[in-house]
Amino acid sequence: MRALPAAKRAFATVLTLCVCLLSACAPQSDVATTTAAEDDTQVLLGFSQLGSESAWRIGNTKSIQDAAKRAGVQLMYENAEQKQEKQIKAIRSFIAYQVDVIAFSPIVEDGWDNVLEEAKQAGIPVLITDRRINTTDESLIVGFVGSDFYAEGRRAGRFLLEKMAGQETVTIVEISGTVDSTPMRARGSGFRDELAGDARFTIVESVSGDFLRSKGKECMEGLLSRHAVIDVLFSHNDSMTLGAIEAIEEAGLAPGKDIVIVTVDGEQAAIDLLKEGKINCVVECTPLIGDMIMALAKRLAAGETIPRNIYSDERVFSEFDTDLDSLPPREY
Ligand code: GZL
Repeated sequence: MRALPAAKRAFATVLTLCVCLLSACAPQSDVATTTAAEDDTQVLLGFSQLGSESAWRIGNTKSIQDAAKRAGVQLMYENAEQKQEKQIKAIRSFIAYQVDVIAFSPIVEDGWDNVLEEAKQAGIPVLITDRRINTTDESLIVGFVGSDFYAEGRRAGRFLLEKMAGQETVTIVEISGTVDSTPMRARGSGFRDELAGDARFTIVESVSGDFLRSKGKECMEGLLSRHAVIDVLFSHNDSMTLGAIEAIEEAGLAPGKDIVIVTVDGEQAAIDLLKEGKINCVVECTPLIGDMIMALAKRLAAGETIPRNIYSDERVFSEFDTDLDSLPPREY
């Protein structure tokens, strides 16, 4: 495990002792924190989160923070608020602090090689979580844990093939995620590949809602104004779908009936609307990967190698299911 340089650890100890002496009546929790800070067997994980744009992301962050506590991993957490440059800055700060492991969810796929080369030179393993990167040097990362977005796109298409059986022509509009992000690229291509063999399906327009509810509503308002006939909405995440449903209802149409809706994530609000008949299919994309991340971080800090790709186990929820009322709470 990577220890802090002796000088830095000595400084931390002296500082901690001073704090203890100055706050002799400190509540138990401060003393507990001090003890933890001195425990140099703890894995120190630097995690750069891309933002808090959706219920999925908020659930992902909670999963990571709760899992770190359960695992006894010391977590340095930074929220980049949807800005790649802030993620790069956070990764550089983790390198300077000489964490044992770096993990991050890259907001977009391109532009990471320089900072990851710096981590590699510093001997710090980098684990990619949730989304992926494009790189010319695969040695810059040690592995990926998250979802197979291409498979999610295919599952969305597969539902439509069943749902729209017998309909002569099917006009689709798509509200996609953050441009150049892995889920946007892969969900879109999986969806298209699944429908490619059936000429009845036409995607008449695709617009990006950046995974945001507000933009999902704006996108749907525009799509409704430009297309007299829309049979299906394929939305890359539930937050945008919730916004789109507002627009559909404000236009006097019935979501789930006048317009078939296929969405991705599986947040509680979407499952509730599925039960109400306002959404027809929810393709699961679980954010609850915190425990997997912590287990992998511990193995990396111990010098182990890990599998290159570890995928979450996910399902599809749809109007064809009979178990919707017995589903446990979604946790996001
Ligand atoms: C998918 C994740 C996406 C979710 C969105 O793993 O990256 O980002 O589908 C989130 O809800 O904003």
